[in-house]
Amino acid sequence: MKNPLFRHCLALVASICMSSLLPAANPIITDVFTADPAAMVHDGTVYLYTGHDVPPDKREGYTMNDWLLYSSTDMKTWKAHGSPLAVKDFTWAASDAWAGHVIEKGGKFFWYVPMNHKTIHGKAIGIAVADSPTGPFKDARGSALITNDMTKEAKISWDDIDPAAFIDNDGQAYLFWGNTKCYYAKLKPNMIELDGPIMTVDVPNYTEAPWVHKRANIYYLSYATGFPEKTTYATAEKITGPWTPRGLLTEIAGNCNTNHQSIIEFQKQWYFIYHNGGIQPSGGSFRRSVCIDRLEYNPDGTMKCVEQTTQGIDPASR
Ligand code: FUB
Repeated sequence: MKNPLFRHCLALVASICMSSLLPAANPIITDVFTADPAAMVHDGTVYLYTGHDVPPDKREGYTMNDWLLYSSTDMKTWKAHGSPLAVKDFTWAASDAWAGHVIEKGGKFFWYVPMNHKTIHGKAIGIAVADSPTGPFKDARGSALITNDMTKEAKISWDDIDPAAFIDNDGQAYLFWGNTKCYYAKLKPNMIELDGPIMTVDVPNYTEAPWVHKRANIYYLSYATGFPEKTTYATAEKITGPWTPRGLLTEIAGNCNTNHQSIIEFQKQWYFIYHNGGIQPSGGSFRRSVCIDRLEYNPDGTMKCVEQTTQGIDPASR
């Protein structure tokens, strides 16, 4: 191989082949800023609903007008589905497309989302519904499900955020949400009305971002704690508690003062999906990016601390 042109071409072909084999790495989406992941497994596909940070240059504060959707059948390659839902799709909402959650029931997909209310001071939670996980989604009620005047435990106007829905084995659906206080309530079978009083969950150092999942007979409530936020969790034998604190699930996210987790099982592997400020040079607390790492359990059912990596979940990258 004395011919330098031939050697150069060979090196070029090799590098193209190598790059198409590059393992999944964190952050998983790098062309736009994504935050507040909420993943749902449906019919062999993972649907990843995210927030969308779009702050103007140098602005240090959230600018979030819509939500984004990605899907994957292998957790490594992601297909973008654009923005199936925006604040403007709710006539009663003013701004702030913060952390939402999608859940399926009876062939319908319910997307619970917090936003600022136009006429009732503070944040509020609304619901969009669709017949497919990719939409089109439309406002399911024409009004908010929860408004700031319905929750009195926290004396702030932004406590009604971060909805996370859960359907128990008996079919009863619940909505968890809250900032500084963790609230929950039963949902009616139609998924768009509360079915009983708003209750509070007693867990230590709760900041926001509740996520409920179940494995075997254990209920897990993970949430952001402190500020900057770590993720911690509690377990219970019933969805209504009492909840036993289990400690740290993951440390503060890189270059970001919030974190927001989503936990799913897909093809017999558990995943911890979260965000950080990892895209450089512009990433940060208001320019966040979704990441995925593996989640593992101890024999007693407690969760191992999640190691946040830049390599991501592909074993080939380890
Ligand atoms: O994205 C806005 C807010 O930041 C979310 O609602 C919180 O969970 C935190 O991630």
